[in-house]
Amino acid sequence: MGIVNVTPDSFSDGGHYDRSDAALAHARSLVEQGADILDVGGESTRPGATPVSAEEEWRRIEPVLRAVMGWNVPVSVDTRRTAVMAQALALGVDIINDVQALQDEGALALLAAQSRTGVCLMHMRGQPSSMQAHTTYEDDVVKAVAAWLAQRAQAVRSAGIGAERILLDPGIGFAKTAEQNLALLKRQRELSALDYPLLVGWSRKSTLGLVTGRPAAERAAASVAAALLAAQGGAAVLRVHDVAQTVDALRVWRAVEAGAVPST
Ligand code: HH2
Repeated sequence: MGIVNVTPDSFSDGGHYDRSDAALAHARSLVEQGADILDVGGESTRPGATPVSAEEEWRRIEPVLRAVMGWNVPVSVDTRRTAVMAQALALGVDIINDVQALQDEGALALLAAQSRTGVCLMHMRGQPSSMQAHTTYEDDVVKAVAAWLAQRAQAVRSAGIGAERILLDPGIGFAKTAEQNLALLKRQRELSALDYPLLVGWSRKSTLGLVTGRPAAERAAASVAAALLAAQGGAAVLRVHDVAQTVDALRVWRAVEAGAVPST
């Protein structure tokens, strides 16, 4: 899943693609590099980010969505607002990727009224502006995140959304310390055991900065390492900025598993 941030303030690529022509050129390049899904977002959810209105979020992403919907590539929309989801669904997007797991008012009912759109339910506590104040977990973090995701998936199914439409995401960097993020990768199998496909986003995140001492723009190698470990831990979807490098790493892993060079 290639990340298309149409934002002036995303933590690693903010301001690079906040014009729709730049975002579209970037999205095209991600597809050429091998992205199977494009994840388009119009609001930064980095720790401490200032929220934007639904109108502003939609103004940013609408032209990009309208264009990429014609490319025959699955499109996901990264939003936590029901109003934005409704407009994106009207365009026929394939996945709603919600860092708040459909907890905005009306979001669950809106998605339940659809029959096929996928939903990604991510674990977070509080709001992006306050989430780093919520990193104390009673039980250990992996058990707490697993329990929360299982319960949320159940609630979403009870509202009428079929299991085959659900992806779960531990929410790396959302209300978690670096050590907690690392534990979620080391023990990711406990999350894949929940029996839903897992989406995982380690790309350029601050834990990788703490581990390597590098700023966001220089975290591609660290991100690829984390993505490969996540894939080996059972992740089905990797949300990444550096698509070409991640695809190469996955090709090497697959070739090793197959014991053969893929035919071209
Ligand atoms: N991380 C970010 C945004 N959306 N969605 C899911 N499902 N999982 C994630 O881990 C995730 C996400 C934050 O990363 P990014 O888009 O690079 O930055 P920003 O929020 O600053 O735009």
